[in-house]
Amino acid sequence: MNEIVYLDVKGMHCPDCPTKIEREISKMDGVTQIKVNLETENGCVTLNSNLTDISDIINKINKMGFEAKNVQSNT
Ligand code: 9UX
Repeated sequence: MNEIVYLDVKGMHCPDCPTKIEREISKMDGVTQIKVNLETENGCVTLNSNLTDISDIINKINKMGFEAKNVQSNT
């Protein structure tokens, strides 16, 4: 089933950073859509929770050198 998760994303320093995140995360199984905003440091992910988990997505963003958090649960 589809789930929408809001993220805080810190550590982006130029307009290509959101693009890089969106490109990498879009490739992941179960990710329907991702949008990241440089100015507000927010992200929004639509995912199929049968295929992926938000923690996998957050881990991937963090491995890219950013600092992502789930707004709701603070993880
Ligand atoms: Mo800009 Mo972001 O050179 O990872 S793309 S800082």
